[in-house]
Amino acid sequence: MSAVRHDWTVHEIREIHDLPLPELLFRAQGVHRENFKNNQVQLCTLLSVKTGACPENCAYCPQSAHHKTHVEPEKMLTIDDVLAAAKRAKAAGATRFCMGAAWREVKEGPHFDRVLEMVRGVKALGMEACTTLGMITAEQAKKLKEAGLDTYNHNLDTSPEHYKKIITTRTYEDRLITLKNVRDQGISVCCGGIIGMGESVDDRCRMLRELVTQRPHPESAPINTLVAVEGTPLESQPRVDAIELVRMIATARILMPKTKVRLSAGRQQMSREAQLMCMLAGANSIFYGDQLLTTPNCDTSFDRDLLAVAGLEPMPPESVTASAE
Ligand code: SAM
Ligand code: DTB
Ligand code: SF4
Repeated sequence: MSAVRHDWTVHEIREIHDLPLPELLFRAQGVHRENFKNNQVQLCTLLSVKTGACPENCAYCPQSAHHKTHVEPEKMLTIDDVLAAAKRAKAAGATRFCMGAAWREVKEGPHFDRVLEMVRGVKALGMEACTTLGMITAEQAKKLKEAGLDTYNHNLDTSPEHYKKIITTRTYEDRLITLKNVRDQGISVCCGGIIGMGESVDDRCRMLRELVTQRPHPESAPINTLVAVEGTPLESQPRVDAIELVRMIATARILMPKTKVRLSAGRQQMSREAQLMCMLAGANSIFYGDQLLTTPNCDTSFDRDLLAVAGLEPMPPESVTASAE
């Protein structure tokens, strides 16, 4: 069995990342088979419950108030609207429902209380509940846990070194504190990042090193490729080459054997074959639904066809463990 390690060096990670592709994929598939049923893919549906007007200045994000994009700020959705969307997601085959808010941080009060109610409602439907609400305190994490939250998504986004070029309104350290608050309450951590933001390959390896330093490893790790949205500072970034994404996913799979590696944003811009190659490299989770937060995703019929043609099946919720170790 491949050991779960937290002490990978950037040099070791880079060596894996740069292996000849057949060797890299062979190793990644070995790790994948040892730890998962390699014909299963987790289906998670996203919903933006509070869209736009975010005070943070994340350079990639169409929801930042600092950028003028297609996103119009919206009032927070009602509990009924969210639970209706969760029911539709469940009927379409999703097992995890992830609610996102364009907040810098959670503030106590009616909006947070509404999120807690949404979590209870999603759990009552028999789905896994995930939220991504920005920074949270230990006390807020405790309330989310009591409401039944399974997972909290909070990404590192990039390497500590590249981070300063992407966001200046909150620090890397702030992110690590939120992740600790989540972990300490026994909520599973979903934590990954984005490639295609002008970072170097070493930056990608440094981000992976930060992810594997976490104890336990994240329960799931979304690997997003930048969706370059008009009006954001990163609007003109070239699209990430699919083989670079495959390398990133395979490396993540080898480093984090028990983590669900999620082929996340950017899928709509990829061919069916490139997506399958990511799955052959160890990706075993996707965002499933016509919309991500504010940008389109592959539609559900495309995804059902993709799974069917490859002989893959949805991962049942039981096979989702609370911890990656
Ligand atoms: N406001 C909260 C936060 O930042 O933690 C939650 C929502 S935020 C949209 C969640 C994650 O989506 C970000 O950390 C980032 O990794 C990802 N994301 C946002 N915009 C993206 C884009 N244009 N392309 C790829 N990933 C993106
Ligand atoms: C994550 O890593 N990717 C998702 C989820 N976590 C919240 C968000 C992707 C957002 C893509 C741009 C948009 O649709 O707004
Ligand atoms: Fe706000 Fe999150 Fe977008 Fe950053 S990524 S601008 S915190 S919604």
